[in-house]
Amino acid sequence: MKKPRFAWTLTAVAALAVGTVVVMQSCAPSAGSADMGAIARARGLSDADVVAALKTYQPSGARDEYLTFASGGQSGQVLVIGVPSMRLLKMIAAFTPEPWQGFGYGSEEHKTLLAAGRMAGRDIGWGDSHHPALSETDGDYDGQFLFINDKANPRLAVIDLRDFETKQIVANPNMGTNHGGAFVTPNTEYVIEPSQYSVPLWKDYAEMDRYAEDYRGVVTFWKFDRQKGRLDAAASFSLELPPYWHDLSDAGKGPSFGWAFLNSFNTEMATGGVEQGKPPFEAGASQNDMDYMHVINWQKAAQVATQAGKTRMARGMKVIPMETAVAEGLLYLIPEPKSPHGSDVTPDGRFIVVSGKLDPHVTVYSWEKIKAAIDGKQFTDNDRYGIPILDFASVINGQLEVGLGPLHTQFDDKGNGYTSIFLDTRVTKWRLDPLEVLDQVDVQYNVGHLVAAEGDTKSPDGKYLIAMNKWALDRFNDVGPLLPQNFQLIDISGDKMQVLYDMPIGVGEPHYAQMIKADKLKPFQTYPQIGYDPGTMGPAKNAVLPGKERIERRGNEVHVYMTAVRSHFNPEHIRVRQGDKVTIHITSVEQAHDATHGFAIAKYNINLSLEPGEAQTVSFVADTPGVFPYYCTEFCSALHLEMTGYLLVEPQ
Ligand code: CUK
Ligand code: CUA
Repeated sequence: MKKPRFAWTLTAVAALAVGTVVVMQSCAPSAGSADMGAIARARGLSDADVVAALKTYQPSGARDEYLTFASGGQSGQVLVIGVPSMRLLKMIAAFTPEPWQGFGYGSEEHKTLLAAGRMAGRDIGWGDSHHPALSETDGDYDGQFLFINDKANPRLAVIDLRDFETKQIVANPNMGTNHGGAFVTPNTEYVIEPSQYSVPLWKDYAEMDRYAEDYRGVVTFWKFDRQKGRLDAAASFSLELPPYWHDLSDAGKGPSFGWAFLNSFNTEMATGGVEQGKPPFEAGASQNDMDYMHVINWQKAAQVATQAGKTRMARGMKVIPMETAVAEGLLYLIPEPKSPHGSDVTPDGRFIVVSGKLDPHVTVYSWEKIKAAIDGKQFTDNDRYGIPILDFASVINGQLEVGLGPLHTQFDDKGNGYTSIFLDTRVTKWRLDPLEVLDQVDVQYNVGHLVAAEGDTKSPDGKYLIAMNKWALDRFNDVGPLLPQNFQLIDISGDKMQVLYDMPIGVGEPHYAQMIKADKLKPFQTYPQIGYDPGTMGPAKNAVLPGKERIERRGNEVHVYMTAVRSHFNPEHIRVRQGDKVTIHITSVEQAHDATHGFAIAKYNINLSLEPGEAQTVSFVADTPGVFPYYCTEFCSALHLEMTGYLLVEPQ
């Protein structure tokens, strides 16, 4: 390796090892000092700090090599972060109305989109997003779509990566909550959504003492129609599962293609009741030494789901009952160590790595051995629902002690795994075959998920790993009792892992993320034509071209055909009568990169973002009389403040 050019800083810093703080205060270089050594000394930066800065800093105008799509946690959104700079590029509105993007503030497209995500007859104004999944082709990220789950209100969202906008929300009527999705099969045939806390499946209500009889887990395989860019509920199917609590899933690839692996906990089927002196869930659900990994043949299940008499409908969704799943050989159980959490298939598809929150090991299952046991019908037992159980010892490749509270594993390009160790608050790097711990690095603090560059594909890149830490404690300036999460970028290109950068996430508790090579993404710079509808990703039905602006009255309906361009709306006056239904079709006739306009109407809770070429429709009842300015909310030009108009609502 070439000697770093700035190795001299080590000497400089060593000489100043005592009294760095004093140095900081007494010898601050003059503003504009170009002496790197003096700056590093004055700021108290170690040699390693300077190296980390050089590895992450992006000069103005330089682009990042990777983009990370991180869940936004309770914000219900998705964060887009550049790597290695760890700059936040965008927050994509997914489940939660978001004003900058004008998501859910009057646009008809968003009304329809969000209405599909209604649950229990309610508009849901948030989501608890956990697991984003990039679409894959042949086991590699293809850069076309992103899926994300909402744990709280069992839903999935589909984001089109041509414009980084949410196109669809689907609600799952058969789950209380979901958790272990979204994960995709290697060609995005299906998006996997497993339930977490089981609820009654075949009836709407059952007492807790009927838990084992009436409560059920469910895993839904949502068929993805890539052409339409939509999940197709009619072509999707679910499997009825025992009322264990299901956790993370992953899809097999390579030799394990066609199968999915789904963790569970609370196989004790504890029902809690601490207030009645019963064991609390945390104790009741942790009694057994083993829970069950569910091994599911989704490829065969997809065929079974099309056969007459093999499915039952539950709340409009096609479900394969457990007896059918067992009879058809679709579902098997394998013991897995106490309260497992992560389930991760290795890039070559040969192993499945599971970590138990209450077990200091990673357990590495061998697909070859699992398949042989299934084919040879070598079962030790059935669970109480008749599902065959495989023998733990004969299907594992081994176990490796990695630390206290292992959660999730990612992979690099050299046959290594990286496991987050929650309780020890570090990352353990280990070799898959033969099993051996290679390195450990402390992270701050209590790491949940990890994400590695292209880490879920069949060909990970190595290079970078992000530790998504739950606690920040002393890492940042205090901002009151609610602290941000801490994303730490780790260099994994060498033998020793090095933490390079801390990024605070102040919008929610992200869980998982996926990191894609930036050059795989081919986003639009502007919409491809004037009058483009992001809802259908095609020409808008109600596009308004320059010169065709007008206002039409049909009874008590007023239709406004409007254009937006720097620096005016046309028309600038909209005169209606109180009680009229007003529909504004508005098209941005801009074609210049980044020439965004907004369209907001005061006091009517209406706000749109109009990207170049975009057409949108907004509809409302003008029930409040008065005079309401509308204006452009983006500082688009020198005459941006003049980009305005008046809505006159004449009193009845
Ligand atoms: S979960 Cu949060 S740290 Cu939802 Cu994937 Cu493990
Ligand atoms: Cu358009 Cu400001």
